[in-house]
Amino acid sequence: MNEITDVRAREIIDCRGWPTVQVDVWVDGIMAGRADVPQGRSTGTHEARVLHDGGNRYFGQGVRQAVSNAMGEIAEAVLGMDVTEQRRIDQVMCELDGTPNKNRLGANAILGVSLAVARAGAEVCGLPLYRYINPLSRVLPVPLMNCLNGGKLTANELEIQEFIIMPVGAESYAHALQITTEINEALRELVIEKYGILATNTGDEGGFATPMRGIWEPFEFMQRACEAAGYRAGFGDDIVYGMDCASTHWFDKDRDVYVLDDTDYDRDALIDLYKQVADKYPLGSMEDPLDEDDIDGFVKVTAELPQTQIVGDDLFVTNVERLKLGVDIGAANAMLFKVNQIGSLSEALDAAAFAYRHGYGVQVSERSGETEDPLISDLVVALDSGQIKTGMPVRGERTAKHNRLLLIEEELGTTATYAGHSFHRPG
Ligand code: 2PG
Ligand code: MG
Repeated sequence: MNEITDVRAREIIDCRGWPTVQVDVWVDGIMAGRADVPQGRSTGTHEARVLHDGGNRYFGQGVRQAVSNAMGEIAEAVLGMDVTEQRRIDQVMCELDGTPNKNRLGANAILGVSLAVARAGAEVCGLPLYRYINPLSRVLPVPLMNCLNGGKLTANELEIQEFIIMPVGAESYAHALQITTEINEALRELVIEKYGILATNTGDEGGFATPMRGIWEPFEFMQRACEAAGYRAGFGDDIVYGMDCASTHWFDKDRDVYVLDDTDYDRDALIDLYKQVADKYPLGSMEDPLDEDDIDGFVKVTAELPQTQIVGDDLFVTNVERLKLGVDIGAANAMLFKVNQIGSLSEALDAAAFAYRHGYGVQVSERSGETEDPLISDLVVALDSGQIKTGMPVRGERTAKHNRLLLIEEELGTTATYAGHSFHRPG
């Protein structure tokens, strides 16, 4: 029958100790699927609304209202539906909410149910989630390993949020993890040598939160760490680099300048700086190089850095309507994929399909506020997307994703293909 017979939800905590939503979906009287909702800190303005309670409890961040929406109004609407009808269920929830941004019921309430429904659907079909979503899935992603953390995800003065190592030359996901962990250990030594042991504390996504400044020093450190660990950085070699600039968060809107390391850059000067970096280092991927509303600037930076994948995160917010605007004019050439930015699994999958149809890459991403739920690992394989950003494996909520990918790689056996150098559009 596969009938949804119960929806239960509760307030749990994420890796920062902030409340978030967990949902269980029961099918034919049995608990069949559970999912946790991730949440961001350096969020884009155009994301769907995360419903928080306000007031004093948990400094306003409680999610009891979202929990009660999931168990109340939403549950009532989906009870009795066939759990494998993901698309219909997501549609019913969106219509019930009735607002474009999930303002009324909360994206956290709707997404929790949507993801738990997917898990329950996989369970009743006796399939792992990735195979339930895509029976032909086989591509293991390149992990974008955040090794130096800044921005809103640490307390240091580095404006750029993430400096990233991408082990494109690995033979498998397991090998990719080995390479990055070796490089990260070499980096640790270099950081200690210059800044002392305290500088090896990590940010929200596991990268070292050092007192480095600007853009050049982090690249020098990554380069030296690769060399020390015995790996070569270069297109066609072991490693390419990445960044999430998250530049919306250091763009001074009033003065129309980006303030990086106490220096003002207008848009063109900043693009020039990125070009200098890309001339010196193999820059494989760059996310949110410009402000979330500067779509014309994205066109320019995409054209001027032809070897670098340009990813829209705050720019697109996993929203097909925003992605359409970009695709029409050639702004960026990849979309960051975060399910909670849009608030239902079907809408996020639609955005990915739209991106693929237009030759854009899709980079599946963690949020900075994660739990130990590894759901995005199944999603990245289901999408054959070839790339995942899920932090350094030095914190439990990040290792959960890496370890799940190791298991999927083992399950896929000889059919598994590591995306490697073709991470942008694996075949
Ligand atoms: C980002 C993310 C995750 P947050 O900007 O890409 O890396 O941060 O989840 O805080 O938005
Ligand atoms: Mg980002």
